[in-house]
Amino acid sequence: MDPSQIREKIGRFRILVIGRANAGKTTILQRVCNTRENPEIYNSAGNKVGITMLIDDTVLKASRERGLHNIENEMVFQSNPGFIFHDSRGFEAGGESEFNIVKTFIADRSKEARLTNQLHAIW
Ligand SMILES: Nc1nc2c(ncn2[C@@H]2O[C@H](COP(=O)(O)OP(=O)(O)OP(=O)(O)O)[C@@H](O)[C@H]2O)c(=O)[nH]1
Ligand SMILES: [Mg+2]
Repeated sequence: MDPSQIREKIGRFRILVIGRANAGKTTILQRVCNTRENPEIYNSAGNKVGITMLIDDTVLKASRERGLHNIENEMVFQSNPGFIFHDSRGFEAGGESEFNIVKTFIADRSKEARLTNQLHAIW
């Protein structure tokens, strides 16, 4: 199949990024997408995550951390909407449970019937 046809079939290219906390994952994605903007983050229901943190900082600081690092969340740079990034916190934070979250996510996505919902690359 022609690459452009594959691209059309996939819709948006979905990439799982694995790396240690503070390793520079977001920075490298900005470079790849040739932007300095922060990504928009959507939960699996398609709703934007993190907007309310501007309203109540104290309550939402913890949930923001959790929210931003939920592997199911989709990170999208407005300048490059053709790419969806899933951010893993890496395996160092919680040891086995962190590893299992990533493993389960990869396994589940590999069973997705629709090509657009599958992972197309793991970086
Ligand atoms: N010196 C140096 N600093 C970098 C480099 N890449 C990123 N940083 C800095 O490292 C810090 C963390 O970068 P992020 O891109 O936020 O790292 P991250 O992996 O997305 O972090 P989390 O999402 O919190 O896990 C920021 O202050 C960046 O400016 C690099 O190549 N060299
Ligand atoms: Mg990051």
